[in-house]
Amino acid sequence: MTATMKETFNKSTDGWTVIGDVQSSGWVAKGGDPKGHLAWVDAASGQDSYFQAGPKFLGNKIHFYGGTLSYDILDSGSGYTAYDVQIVGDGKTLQYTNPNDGSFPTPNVWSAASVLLVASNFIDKATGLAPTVKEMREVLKDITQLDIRAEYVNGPESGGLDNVILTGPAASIFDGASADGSVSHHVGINTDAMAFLVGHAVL
Ligand SMILES: [Ca+2]
Ligand SMILES: [Ca+2]
Repeated sequence: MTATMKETFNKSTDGWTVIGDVQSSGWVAKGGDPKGHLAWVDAASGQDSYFQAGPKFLGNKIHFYGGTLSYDILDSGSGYTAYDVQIVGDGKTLQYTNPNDGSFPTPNVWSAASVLLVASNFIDKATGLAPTVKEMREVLKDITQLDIRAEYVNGPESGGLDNVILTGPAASIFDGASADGSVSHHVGINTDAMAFLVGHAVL
């Protein structure tokens, strides 16, 4: 069983906001992917704007290490590079930048993004270097801020966010094989996986 957490914005903003140079922002009942979404209009006064996560996405999310953060972006354009996801916790600020940033999103079409939540994919803002696996796990253990990039155009734009999904690693008991070779220590042992281990006498 894979852990997931999903924000569809179908009923409200659920505590999500937009920070930066925002002319207006808020929940819109239609036009999402599908149904409701969080929309914003750029004031275009210089700052980069970001969608900022509501309380459900904060706190202890360590079980998503090795999993993914995915989301859908709507924007009137694209064209420059900036960090796409920022995770703050444990006194550290970790940032991920999509290598294909200049051509994301496809203008005026809901475009899907997915970020693998492993240390080698992020940089520590303070050092410019990737955090260690241990450091990233400490950040995910107590997330105090999670930001997803809203701004993609150097100039006026409008856009939206929908379907923010955290997905845990496929089979957490076997995390020794996670993407960056990290070993983690999950407390919640999946009973199916346990039955598999017992069945194969490797305990
Ligand atoms: Ca929606
Ligand atoms: Ca802009």
